[in-house]
Amino acid sequence: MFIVVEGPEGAGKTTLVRWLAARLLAEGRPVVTVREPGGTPVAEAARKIALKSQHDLSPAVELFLILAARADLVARVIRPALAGGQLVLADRFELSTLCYQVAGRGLPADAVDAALQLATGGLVPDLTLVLDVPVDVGRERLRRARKEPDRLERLDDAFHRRVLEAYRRAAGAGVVHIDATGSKTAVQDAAWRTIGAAALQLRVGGES
Ligand code: Z5A
Repeated sequence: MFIVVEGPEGAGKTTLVRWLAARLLAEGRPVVTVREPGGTPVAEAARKIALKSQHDLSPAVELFLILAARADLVARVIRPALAGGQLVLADRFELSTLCYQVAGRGLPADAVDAALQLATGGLVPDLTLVLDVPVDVGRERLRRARKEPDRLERLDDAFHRRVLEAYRRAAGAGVVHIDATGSKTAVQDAAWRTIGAAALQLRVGGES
């Protein structure tokens, strides 16, 4: 099973991914956890440029750095883990690119779709949990956590509203929206219930 946690900045993705990994491990179901962009030496190098470069990067350069990272992560970590029967839990994946680089940056959706296909070979998550928080709530959480803002986090509220609206429009097989304005426990409970239901559906689907 391939599970992705998505959402705008400060939504609580990393907090949830860590909790889910610990809970799954406690239940005897170890997981491979990845965060995007990153997770291999090549992907971490691309991440550093994409998120920290002091140079002006065009939206296309940003896209190709992120997709270079994803192509390496998918080939070296995610596909081998799934092929070995392991559960993979990712902090961001393809939906981030559609929300940040297409809705946020304004790159054309059809060209990005084609590039995504090339980067991932068409790998699609079984379940995508989209954590929803308003822009100001997410920003306030990061401010309180004293996180050093990256190139994208420094962009204005209008950019982040476009990203959030794109997340809110996300739909399709395996996409589940979770209100992430509540307590960490409330978000964890909702995510756990959703994963349980999705796992059951996959099992039933696999047997029929
Ligand atoms: N990016 C892209 O543009 N295109 C792509 O395709 C991909 C990525 C894959 C990655 O940044 C950047 O890459 C990202 C988009 C871009 N930049 N932006 N924006 P990152 O890896 O450094 O971080 P992030 O993914 O953006 O995560 P984040 O915004 O730093 O936060 P988060 O993971 O969603 O939240 P958190 O770290 O779990 O929690 C933040 C704080 O809130 C922390 O103090 C928690 O204790 C607290 N928290 C968490 N949950 C709650 C609840 N429920 N209540 C109260 N407080 C909470």
